[in-house]
Amino acid sequence: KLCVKNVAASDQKQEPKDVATREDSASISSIIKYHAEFTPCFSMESFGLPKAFYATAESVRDMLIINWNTTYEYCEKLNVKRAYYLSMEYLQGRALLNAIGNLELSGPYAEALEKLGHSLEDVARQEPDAALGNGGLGRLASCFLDSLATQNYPAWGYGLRYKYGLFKQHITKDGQEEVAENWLEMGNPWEIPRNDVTYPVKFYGEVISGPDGKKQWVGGDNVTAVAYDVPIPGYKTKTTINLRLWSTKAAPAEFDLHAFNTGEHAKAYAAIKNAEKICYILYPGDETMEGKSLRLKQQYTLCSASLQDIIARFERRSGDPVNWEKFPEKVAVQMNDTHPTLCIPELIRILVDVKGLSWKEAWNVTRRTVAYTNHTVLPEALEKWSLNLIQELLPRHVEIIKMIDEELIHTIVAEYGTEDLDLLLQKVKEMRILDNIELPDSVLEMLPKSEESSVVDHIELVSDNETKGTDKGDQSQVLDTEKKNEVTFEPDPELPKMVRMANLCIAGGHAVNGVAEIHSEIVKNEVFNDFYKLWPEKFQNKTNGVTPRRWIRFCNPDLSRLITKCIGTEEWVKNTEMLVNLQKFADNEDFQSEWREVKMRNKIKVASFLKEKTGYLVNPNAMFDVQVKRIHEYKRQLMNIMGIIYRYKKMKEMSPKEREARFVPRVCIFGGKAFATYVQAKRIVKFITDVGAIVNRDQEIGDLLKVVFVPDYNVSVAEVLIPGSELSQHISTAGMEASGTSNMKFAMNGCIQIGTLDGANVEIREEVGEENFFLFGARAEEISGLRKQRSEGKFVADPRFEEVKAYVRSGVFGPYNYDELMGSLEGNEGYGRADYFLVGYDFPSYIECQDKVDEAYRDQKRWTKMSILNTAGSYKFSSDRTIHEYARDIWRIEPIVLP
Ligand code: B1H
Repeated sequence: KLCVKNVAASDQKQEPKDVATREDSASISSIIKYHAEFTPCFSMESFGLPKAFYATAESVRDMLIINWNTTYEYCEKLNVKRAYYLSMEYLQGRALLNAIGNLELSGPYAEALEKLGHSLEDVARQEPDAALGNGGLGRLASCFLDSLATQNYPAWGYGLRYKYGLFKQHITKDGQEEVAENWLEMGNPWEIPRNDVTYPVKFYGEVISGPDGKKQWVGGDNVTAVAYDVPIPGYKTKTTINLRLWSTKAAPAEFDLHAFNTGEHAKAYAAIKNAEKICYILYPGDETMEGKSLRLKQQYTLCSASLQDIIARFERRSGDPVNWEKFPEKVAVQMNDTHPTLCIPELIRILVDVKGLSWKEAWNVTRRTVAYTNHTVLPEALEKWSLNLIQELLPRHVEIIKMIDEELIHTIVAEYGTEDLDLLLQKVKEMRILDNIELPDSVLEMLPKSEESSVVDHIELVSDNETKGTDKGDQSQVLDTEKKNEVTFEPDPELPKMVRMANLCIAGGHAVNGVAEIHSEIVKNEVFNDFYKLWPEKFQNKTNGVTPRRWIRFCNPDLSRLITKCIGTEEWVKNTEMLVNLQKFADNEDFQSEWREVKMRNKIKVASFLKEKTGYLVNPNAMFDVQVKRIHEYKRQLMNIMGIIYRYKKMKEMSPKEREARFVPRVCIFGGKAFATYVQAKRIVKFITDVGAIVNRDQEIGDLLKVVFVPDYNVSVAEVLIPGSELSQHISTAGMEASGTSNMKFAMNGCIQIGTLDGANVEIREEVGEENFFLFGARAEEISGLRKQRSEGKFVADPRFEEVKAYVRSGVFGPYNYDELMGSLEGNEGYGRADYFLVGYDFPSYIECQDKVDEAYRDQKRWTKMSILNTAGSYKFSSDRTIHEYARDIWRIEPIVLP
């Protein structure tokens, strides 16, 4: 069970001695004062909180830059292999306390600021969250950066510098309202603009054959990608790695001076605006063609600029002539989901068209360099791009993708042979990268030509042309892909030609990994089973993790102190397996009461936070029951609120005495954003807030039940809520949540989970012990059978479920029409109204399990023990362990030891 062990031997030695002269509070306060005077963001007169924040951050940045340069120079000198993590999302949150904590300067900084009239906490709260991501996938990328730096791995992150982060969520009487998040408004003290690091990124144009027969991509528009570097410090180590974010601007020649001088100002600016808008926002709405095209431009910008940068660095360290065979020995590229898939054709394009390698050489180098992490198996979230769109924007890449597709089909033919043509063609159809496109000639030539076995009418065409992200869009029409019979291999002109990005990633990379054991099994045995049979050696599991620095040490200082006191050292922050030592104290009464005191202090903070953000007053003696995550039907916030309504209705039916004896007082807290165009998710937000409005002012119920929706859930809100939670809900339909990562953060902070056997819940339950986890609901392997049962009209809903729906429909929670929501939970046919997520099926076991939660909570000794054992059992879920596994099994990189 003790699966983690990787801390560089040099850790102890790596104190940040370079900054010794700056370490005392007096020098720190003079550096802060220097920045307050010379970093010209604010007026001279006062030293208010905003100014204090920027001046403090600038002073920290100075220190980070020293370590960041040292790390870079050292890696260059040793010319070590580096891993590059490419991600469209990073959810960094705030950086100040994390950076100061990692540098071990929290004490001196607090003192210095105190002298200048502010508390460090107040100053830190000034920082806007860097929210360049949606949810789990982006936060994972940020946790990985922290672990890479902390464990001294030579690695970089690459992403995009969106001008606007994920929208701010306001809660109004109509539900969620989205407001632009202008996080850069006051400047970003952490970034280092690198006007010296720019690359051209081309779109449109055409491919011509040069005189030597070589392909050339010519014409088109160029934009310029500019690097912005963000130093990422490790904890108690000098190693400071780099997150390089690209911004876009017009290529130098693009400003139309003539148009400007003749008064056509808009025309003169057009190219500038077009270039800049690529990095305006995270996830532009992609319902329209314009939106889709912009999203594709974003993805290509990330891939092209990053690869040009990586290649330039590789070439700088190679002799002349460059030995490209060695590229995979110096470079590992990890694609965070399929969003950076274009890395594959882009690397091949540069190697073949620019560096002069043969196709075969380039293909080999590429395959040995890149690897792909899959984060979802929901069919509607597996990215597919229109071939026509890619053709228009990136014509050379389409040629390359077609060659990879052809290569893949040849591999499939070699695997299955041509004897059973039906089988072969079915496999080709399902596995190839291009969908709804004729077979290449080289393949047709290999197939038998007799009448009976003609390619035509052998094939079923799977109409799977919908693309939707997990956190996005109204997917009511999309889920199960229908198979039509008897369609030919001739492309169907009615259907678009598509590129399946995951298939391209699997064919073009050397490793494919899922993000939790159960998810990786589904990847291997269901969703990509044909690929698994073809290349079993590529498939791996890398269970997600979260950084214990941000998610225990800094967000929960009181608990950290208690853990350190109990274990006798603070080493657990780097070696989380030491947390198992807490097990010995789980029954110790003194320790238990200290543990409860810490939780109570954190709950009081949550209560005052809720008061500030929502106006609701809650009693910290009640159980704090929390579900915070993106709003999605598969995550089943709807089941949670239906369970609450059931509880409320029962309370109303009882005498005060009865209800107090039957129910433990609870504060039910929700938080999360719905994708702006995901209508059903937005209805869920509105519904929860409506229920809260009625329940919270019901004097008969009082403190027995409160329902609070926290607006604008983000990393900083999580840092307040998680330490003060007692029960956390991870209740997705089994098989649908790839991993989940907040479940890990809650466990670390001593919260007990109620959950299904889904994603990382399965492993968390294994580690903390099944008696310390509230399990309910259908298992992943039962789901398809249950859906079938429903569609055959055989499902009979539990009367308690029917009762709740009827109660909602009776109008108790206001005049809003909940028919669409309730309707999605009933009927036996057709997605959208057939409870695809099986809320009705799991409801009885869910509410019965909630009774067990109440019972356990009444016995505070038992509950505290469970809580301690959750923290103790969470050691496996440190992202240090995850990163160590990636480094060892996929990237093959070693930690550096800075002198
Ligand atoms: C996850 C996404 C995602 N999986 C497409 N997939 C998106 C896909 O807008 N898009 O286009 C956005 C997000 N996000 C999450 O990844 C999983 O749902 C979680 O279960 C998992 O913990 C997390 C990190 O692996």
